[in-house]
Amino acid sequence: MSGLKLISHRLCPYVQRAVIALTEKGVAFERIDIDLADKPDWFLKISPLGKTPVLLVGEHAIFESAVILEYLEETQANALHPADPLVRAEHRAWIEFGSAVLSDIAGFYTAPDEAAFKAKASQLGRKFARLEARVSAAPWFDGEQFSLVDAAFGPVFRYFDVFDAISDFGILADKPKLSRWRASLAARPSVRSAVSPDYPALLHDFLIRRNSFLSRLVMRATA
Ligand SMILES: N[C@@H](CCC(=O)N[C@@H](CS)C(=O)NCC(=O)O)C(=O)O
Repeated sequence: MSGLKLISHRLCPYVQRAVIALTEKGVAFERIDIDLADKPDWFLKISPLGKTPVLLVGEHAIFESAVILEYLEETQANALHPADPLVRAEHRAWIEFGSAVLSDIAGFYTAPDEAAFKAKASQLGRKFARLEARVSAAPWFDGEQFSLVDAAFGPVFRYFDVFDAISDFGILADKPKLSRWRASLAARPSVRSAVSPDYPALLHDFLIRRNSFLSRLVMRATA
């Protein structure tokens, strides 16, 4: 055991990035899931922003998923970043882009009314169109080598497995490379095992509890 502990939440996409990277690197770690609706005092003491993930390395608490990924890359074998500094910089930028997509996804499932919901869906569609223009999807983001960009987008596409069961929002329509990449990611063992088997049911309940426009669509779809 590496002694690494990952403070996690069962639905958190940022946690999943770290879990996927640790799994790809073959690093054993202890996952400690907490309830973000009732944050334990010990967590608030070590997490400056009160957010998951936090990677505990001995007494040191590393927060921010992108920083955790970089720390793992610098300290663990089986590189997931490309060797070329320019390509590496580009990959870091696309991981940042992945965070912007996650923020839009949060806006999509919390939008209070139809107008805000549609605006977020369009914003997401535009971001995915940019991604479609860059991704190689053969089978990974940049070709043959699974990278940290793949670790960042596995959790993004996982949301759409649940969204697609509610309705066809058209956000990923007409993006053949993204479809191919999404399928590759969905089959990757590290991506699959980053969440528990009850993830779809947990996300479903989480979406209903947002009291949003999407919550109402979810309830209608399951009535
Ligand atoms: N920028 C952060 C985002 C982490 C984040 O937003 N985590 C969410 C769960 S997915 C969280 O802990 N939210 C709790 C809160 O904001 O109170 C990262 O990349 O680690």
